[in-house]
Amino acid sequence: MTHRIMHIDLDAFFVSVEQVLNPELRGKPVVVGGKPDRRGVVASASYEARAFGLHAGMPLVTARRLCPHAIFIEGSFTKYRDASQRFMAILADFSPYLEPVSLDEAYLEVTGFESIHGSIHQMAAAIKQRIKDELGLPSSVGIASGKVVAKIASELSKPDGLLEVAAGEERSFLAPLPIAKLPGIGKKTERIFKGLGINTVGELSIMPLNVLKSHFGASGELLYRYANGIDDSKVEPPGAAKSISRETTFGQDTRERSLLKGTLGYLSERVGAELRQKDRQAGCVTLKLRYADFSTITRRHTLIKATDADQTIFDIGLQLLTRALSQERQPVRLIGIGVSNLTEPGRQLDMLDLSAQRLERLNKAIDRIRKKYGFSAIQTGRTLPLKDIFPSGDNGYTLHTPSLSR
Ligand code: DCP
Ligand code: CA
Repeated sequence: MTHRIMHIDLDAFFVSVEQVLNPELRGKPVVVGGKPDRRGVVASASYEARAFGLHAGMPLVTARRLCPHAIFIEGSFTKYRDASQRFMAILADFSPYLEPVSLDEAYLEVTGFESIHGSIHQMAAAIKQRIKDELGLPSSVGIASGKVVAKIASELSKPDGLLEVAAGEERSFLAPLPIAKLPGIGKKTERIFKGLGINTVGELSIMPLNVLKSHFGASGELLYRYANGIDDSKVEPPGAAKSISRETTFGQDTRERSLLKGTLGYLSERVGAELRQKDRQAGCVTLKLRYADFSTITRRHTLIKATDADQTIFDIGLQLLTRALSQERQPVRLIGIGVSNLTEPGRQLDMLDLSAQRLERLNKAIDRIRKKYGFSAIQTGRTLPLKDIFPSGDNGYTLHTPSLSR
């Protein structure tokens, strides 16, 4: 029996949901992300819009310049969340070994399921059909012996595609592809490889492991494995969330300390609230900053003792922020705070640590009140600088681009 993993990804997800609800949008260049006179970026572009060069992450003003007749939609997160839940429910009907990766993307462990469906290929076709019939949404599916190749296969097959890489064919499938298709190869790594004369995955795959390790450390070994189609990562069931983060882009790039600090405080509270709601604690805090020129940094700090307290997340975030700002003179475009190294749900109270217990009681009380009366029912001192800047509603401040990351 060969090991089979499926990667399923909805095509132009946000746009496709809008097209289901409003058939007039079908077959047209459509962008979800906001009106083009607003600061912000394309979240999703229809394939008709992509023909003009539009893609996710592109500033809306650029998108309008390249495709003036595109239809720009603000979008609404609740619609996408609902569609996502129904999508995941369909997948769960096919295999209990489901790992959602984002709203519109998941891995399914399907080894041995050919006996039910005739073949894994037929199983994938049946999944695509149900998503189409029940949600009206187009999807693409990749099938392979590992997650990395399955994901690359689904991406290559888009839109409305289905591509299976037979066991043993991983290396030859990957060989002609540009190295940027591999996970973990960003712009910087790509440049380094180009400098070494390495452009395709095939060329990368024959580089000696020790050379890769000397250039890239532990990730060099990972790249070596991926390039050679060696990938034994497992499909991980839900509940095993790895990180929680919140981020926002400012209306205008800023150096304003109180605004940065206030926003960091607000985002820290959001992260802490989700940690406690999931009954988890975090062992690592990560600050993210994007500067005016779009260069982006992350700074992380590992905790001696896992926490779920807003105060601790904020304090560490602030230390990281202070250090980062002392090293960079540019104004800040985006700020984010995240936590990782999460504990399993449930934990033992540290009976000796009274201050930790006090913080815990305080945060629990805040969560209770906010659950009942909305997030803004309690505004802590650390977010007060935001009061005059962002409109606030029951659900907290309306930031310019509320993060979709989880
Ligand atoms: N998204 C976003 N901002 C980004 C990228 C994505 O808000 N920079 C949102 C909108 C997308 C959804 O996440 O619809 C899924 O992201 P994908 O990368 O899967 O992109 P699409 O589903 O839009 O297109 P594709 O057909 O390439 O999967
Ligand atoms: Ca998608």
